[in-house]
Amino acid sequence: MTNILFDALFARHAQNEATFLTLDDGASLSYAGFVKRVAQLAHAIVSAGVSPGDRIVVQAPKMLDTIALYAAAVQAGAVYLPLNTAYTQSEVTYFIQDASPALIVCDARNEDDIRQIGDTPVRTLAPDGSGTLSQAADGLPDAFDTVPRRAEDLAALLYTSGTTGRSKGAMLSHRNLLSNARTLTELWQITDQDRLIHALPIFHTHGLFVAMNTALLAGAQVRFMAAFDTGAIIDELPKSTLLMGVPTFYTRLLDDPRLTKDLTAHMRLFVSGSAPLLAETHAAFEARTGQRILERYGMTETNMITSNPYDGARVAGTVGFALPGTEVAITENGKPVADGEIGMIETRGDNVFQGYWNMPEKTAEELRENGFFITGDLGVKDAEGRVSIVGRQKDLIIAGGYNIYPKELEDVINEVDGVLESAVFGMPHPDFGESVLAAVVLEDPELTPEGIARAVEPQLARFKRPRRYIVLEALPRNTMGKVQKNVLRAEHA
Ligand code: MLC
Ligand code: AMP
Repeated sequence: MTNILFDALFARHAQNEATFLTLDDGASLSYAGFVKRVAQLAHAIVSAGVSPGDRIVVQAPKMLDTIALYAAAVQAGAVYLPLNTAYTQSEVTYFIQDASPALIVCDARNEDDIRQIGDTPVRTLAPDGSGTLSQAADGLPDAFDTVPRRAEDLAALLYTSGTTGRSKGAMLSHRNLLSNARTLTELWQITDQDRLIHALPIFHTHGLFVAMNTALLAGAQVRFMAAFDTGAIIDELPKSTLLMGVPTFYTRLLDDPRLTKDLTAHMRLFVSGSAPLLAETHAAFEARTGQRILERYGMTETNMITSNPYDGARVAGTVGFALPGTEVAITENGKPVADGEIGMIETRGDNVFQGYWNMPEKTAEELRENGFFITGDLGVKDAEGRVSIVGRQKDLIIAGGYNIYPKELEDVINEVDGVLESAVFGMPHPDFGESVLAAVVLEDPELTPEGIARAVEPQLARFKRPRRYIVLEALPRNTMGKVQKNVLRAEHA
């Protein structure tokens, strides 16, 4: 038995002296150097008590040791569980209780808060290298016997919020990750001649798997940015070939007059995903740079599902064709509809996850016995097989590529003293695509929007918090008693 993911992404670079990462301070590291650092970290997590199959929760800054820790977890046969750095202590508590990790690695600045959550061992990372995990790894051997894993064993557990308000851990196997990385690398023709501008967070599918796994598989260079910054990207474009981003990246670049055809002349490919790219953004980007953004579609549970072609028409407002090896069906009540008709997007293939951690009933609701996963997205397929997403059946807001589930926010707001009920909905937003609003009905007329905002703060990461509260006498409901969010959206547009 081998460890297919580790071998394909990391082990084969053990002698590769080419540059892998270049960091914000200009420092760079070769692939071979990276593989050595990974081994040191693998020793460090094993010394901290991690055994094969154990979960490692990681809520850490975007830095070299954080991405090396992902690789170290794979090498040690553990399950990597990254968390959004914006999550509050209250949000992190849920993930830790649900996943029962053997180790938590957090930002050194949050160590006290994280230690309060329970008695799981905690190690830290800090950008200056002073974190306890980095320090422990520094003196350890730079070779590690890779732990064998089966292709269906878990490599990662990524939580996605749910329509029920409770986040679900999507179980991703070695095969899930490797097959998708191979498909995308080939389709997008990524090679060791590429230089990727990496400005996405590394706690989600997009930044961690779509961007990093393909670069690793190809042996590409990665300009690894700790955070998104328009100016920094502008500076890197002339030296790079590849950018992967959410639509907000592209609208922000377009807002900068320095974005020109000359600036992007060296670039080979711009990829967008995680949220709908407006056709007007696609057109404006082409008009300004001559480059046609390639839009693709995926989810945490399924990795990438469709992509516009590399060669051939990249059509604005569509997400392209099912990836090789991945099936896409458009269904109504589980039965395929005719081409051109709207239905539920379902997908099957090696890309599709193994189910939700500890939630067999949720898994059964969304993953059919025949292997098709029900995405919750509504789409239409034309006669050639080109897919367009036309809406979502799930009540979901996507802001700047982050998913925000209204139910989770409503549960928190409804708990605030003096609130009778609430309805959370999304409104178009020029920067984030959508932004969050909350309509509230009060029990206590003295309660103010500021008071509600203060009360929900400890429970919700900043990016999820409603930007505005609207106090109503009653929520609009249909005859079935269901809150009409379309009415709220129309009235508050
Ligand atoms: C930041 N803020 C957001 C936000 N990002 N609010 C709503 N939505 C967002 N996405 C808020 C902060 O809380 C803060 O609020 C204020 O905006 C400024 O924060 P910032 O940190 O300075 O923002 P910035 O760095 O500019 O971040 C914007 C961004 C970032 C677009 C670069 O959101 C981002 O990296 N998004 C990518 C998300 C992603 O990787 N998604 C992939 C999911 S995987 P305050 O209150 O402090 O003012 C997936 C599957 C697939 O979906 O198909 O890929
Ligand atoms: P997540 O659960 O964070 O993985 O987000 C997955 C969801 O993001 C999908 O179910 C879609 O609703 C949305 N999404 C991803 N890519 C696109 C895209 N290119 N266009 C529209 N929506 C997208």
